[in-house]
Amino acid sequence: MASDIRLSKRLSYWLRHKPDDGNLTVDPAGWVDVDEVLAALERIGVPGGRRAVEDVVAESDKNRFELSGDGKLIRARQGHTIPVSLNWPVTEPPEILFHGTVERFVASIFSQGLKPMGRHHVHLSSDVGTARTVGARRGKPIVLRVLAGRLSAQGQEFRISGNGVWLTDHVAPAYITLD
Ligand code: HQG
Repeated sequence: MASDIRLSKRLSYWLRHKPDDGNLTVDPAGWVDVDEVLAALERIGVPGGRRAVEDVVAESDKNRFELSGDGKLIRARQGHTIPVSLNWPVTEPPEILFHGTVERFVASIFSQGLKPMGRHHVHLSSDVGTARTVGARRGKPIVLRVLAGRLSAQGQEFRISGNGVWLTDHVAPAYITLD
């Protein structure tokens, strides 16, 4: 595995799911001291230091991470399972959003709706291609269409993360169709 992918996966793991594993302290908005991250990386022998971390933040294919303005703090932009409140702005969604999944989850999704599962939100995208890629992580992708405009008109909140992922709490079955 290329070292940048290894580093990106390690950062995702620590910043979203298991900060304790790296001895990291996460503030309520998900920020972690970059120096703590560098010390943790050194402990497990991941090379490259600050420069490698800055490169991953700049080059991560989905802009998963961000640095604070002064470069002292880092956080993942979404996808956490630890309790953080990122406060992305509530935003009017487009009429249709997409969700990528796989066949084995479809029956359950059409009976229970889309649920956040381990994460804080259901993740949706504004384009089919992204949804297909998300689904393809688990097998042959199935793309679902979500009637986001109608849900929003009924008062359900949608937020958009800094890297363009649409987030919402739940999507009831009546608002989901196969693409
Ligand atoms: C499914 C990655 C059964 C859902 C991606 C999904 C994304 C249900 C899985 C981001 C269900 C949860 C998030 C229900 C939902 N019954 N299965 N009622 N409701 N599911 O990984 O959306 O690379 O937590 O379809 O690219 O796959 O990490 O969510 O298959 O943007 O930055 O339960 O993670 O981004 O899986 O992926 P996940 P996701 P990063």
